[in-house]
Amino acid sequence: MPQRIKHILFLEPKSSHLHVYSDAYIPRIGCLVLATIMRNLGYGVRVMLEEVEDIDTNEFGEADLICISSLTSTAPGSYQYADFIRNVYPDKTIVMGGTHPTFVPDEALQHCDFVVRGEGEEALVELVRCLESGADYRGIANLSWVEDGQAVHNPERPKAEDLDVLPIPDFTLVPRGKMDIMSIQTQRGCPWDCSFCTVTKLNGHKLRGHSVERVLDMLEAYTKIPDFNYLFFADDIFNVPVDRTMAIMQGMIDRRLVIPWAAQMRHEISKQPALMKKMREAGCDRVMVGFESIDETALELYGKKETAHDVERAIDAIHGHGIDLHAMFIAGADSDHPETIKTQFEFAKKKDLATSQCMILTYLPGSEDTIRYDLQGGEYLSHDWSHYDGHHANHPVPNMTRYELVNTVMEGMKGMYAPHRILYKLGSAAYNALKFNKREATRQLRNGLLRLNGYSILQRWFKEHKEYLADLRAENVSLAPDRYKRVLLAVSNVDVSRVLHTFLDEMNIRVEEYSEEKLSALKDSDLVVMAGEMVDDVRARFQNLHIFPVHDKNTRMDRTLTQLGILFTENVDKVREAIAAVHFQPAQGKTATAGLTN
Ligand code: B12
Ligand code: SF4
Repeated sequence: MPQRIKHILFLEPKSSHLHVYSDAYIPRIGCLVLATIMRNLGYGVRVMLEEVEDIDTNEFGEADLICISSLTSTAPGSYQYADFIRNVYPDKTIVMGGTHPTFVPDEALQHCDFVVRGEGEEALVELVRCLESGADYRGIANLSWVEDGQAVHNPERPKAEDLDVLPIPDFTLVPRGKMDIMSIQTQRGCPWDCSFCTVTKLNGHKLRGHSVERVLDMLEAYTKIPDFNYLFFADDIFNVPVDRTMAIMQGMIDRRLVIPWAAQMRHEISKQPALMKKMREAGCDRVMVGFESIDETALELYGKKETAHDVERAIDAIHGHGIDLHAMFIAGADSDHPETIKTQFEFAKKKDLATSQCMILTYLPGSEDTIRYDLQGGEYLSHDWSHYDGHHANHPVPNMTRYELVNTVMEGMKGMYAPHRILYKLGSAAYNALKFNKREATRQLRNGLLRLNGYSILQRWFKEHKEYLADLRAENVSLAPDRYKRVLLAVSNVDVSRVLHTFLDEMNIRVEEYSEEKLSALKDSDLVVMAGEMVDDVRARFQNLHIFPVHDKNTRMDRTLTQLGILFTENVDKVREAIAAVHFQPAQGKTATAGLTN
């Protein structure tokens, strides 16, 4: 049946938890492009960005079609709005799109009528036309819907090759509020394939860009809008292909479109000094680089195709060109343990990075990591999508408890934004002002204020997450009834047994080798630490034993040791010290760990 569609509302809900960018008001381009297209086709449009304005739900009533854009961390909010609309305005059609609905369309369809997977420009126009005319929408590529109780997913259409057919996003459609940063996307896709990232799954490997002329036209249109004073290139990797980026820089200079801007790049920028020089001339004052780690094993696991040396070289080169750096790191790789994370923070401090972030590795729907983990039947400890924001731990990591991971990361972030590091930048600003070095004074002042903002967000984060951290801590404590007095060790692997002995010695726990007689005479205060493969057999013969199964054979065993340690004490630091003693025994020491490290 034909539907009347005159007015379309685009809604981008915000994340319900504080995150590192909570005070940086940068819109995603998706809703804006789609709204511009629909407006140009004659529809009334309204773009609501919850990050910058309180959502007035009465406005939902004025729209004929409601389009909701969702990331994973904003999915619960998106679903809440969709459910509200379904209840209060059951006649409204709701369409969802964006990264999260693209990868879990069945879930999203429980809250809306249609999901547009992947790029939305063509599919949305086709859908609106079908809805208006009453024509059959079932041929629209990228579309998902529910039919006879079953989700139907049409195949994906080829990705748009020529982005120049898209209109210039009309930034006047964005509610301004506190927003003073414009974002511009010049190309889609990424030639790399990092294991945690969803970009290539959404946009493909091939770089598909606007022509240079078109980028410059967009910039010209943007710079005419009053009161926007900063530009963010929302490309995933702006420094490739280098000739194209260089041409954009030259065009910005020639056409006098030089305003301050930032962009995301990869470490290869260190090998592009001419580009960096031009970037400075064209207004670049900050680059954001996803280094992810300085640990070679973690970099390998992330499929990052870079080394720790590349990271250091890129930082030095960027700083050498007078450009500030927002460095992005991740913690929680299978090889990570608290020491590697702390080392990463120390490195970031030593390099005096203007700002940096460390996110907790999160298995986002669609990423290579998630596909692999799901195939392996990996365990999730939370499916609350609002926790999928890089500040929460949602799956177990091998070498740490969840509490240790989150706490080490967030305390490390606190260290990065510590008051003395803020004062250092502000002092440097004052010093340069006294020397009449206006540019440097402004730069240091901005960095000082950014750090101050980081400090403020972290204070608020810890306040907001008091209960969350307490719950994570309780996960450890609930396992620690403080009742075991003796351990019976039943592990035949010599190396594993040695590690366990050393660890339990360091923890001052009485250990005895297992025997059948001892098993039958066990007390409630005895714990059996036993090789995993023996557990079923022993349990069948002796019920009510307190058994701690050990599955490790050739790993560092940090997580197993942590879990074991916290059965005896809730003092995680003490456990960590005992683990360190195990791993850092001198070669001639009382135990050897050869073959047990990664
Ligand atoms: C700019 C950006 C930011 C900005 C602004 C984000 C914001 N306002 O939400 C900043 C820097 C603040 C940021 C922060 C974060 N980001 Co971010 N960000 C981006 C980036 C680089 C560009 C976004 C963009 O403008 N894309 C261009 C537009 C055209 O694409 P699009 O939004 O996907 O829209 C298209 C389709 O998806 C679809 N579509 C979208 N919505 C809708 C709605 C309807 C109804 C329809 C029909 C179609 C449709 O049509 C659009 C046109 O084709 C993307 C990567 C990327 N390439 O998209 C990551 C990305 C979105 N970010 C990501 C993440 C994880 C985050 C963080 C959680 C963590 C972090 N990286 O620090 C935070 C928290 C954000 C939050 N809001 O809570 C992930 C999201 C993954 C996921 N499943 O959630 C992405 C995909 C990057 C990645 N590495 O995987 N981010
Ligand atoms: S993390 Fe960056 S380099 Fe790696 S695949 Fe994603 S966008 Fe590309």
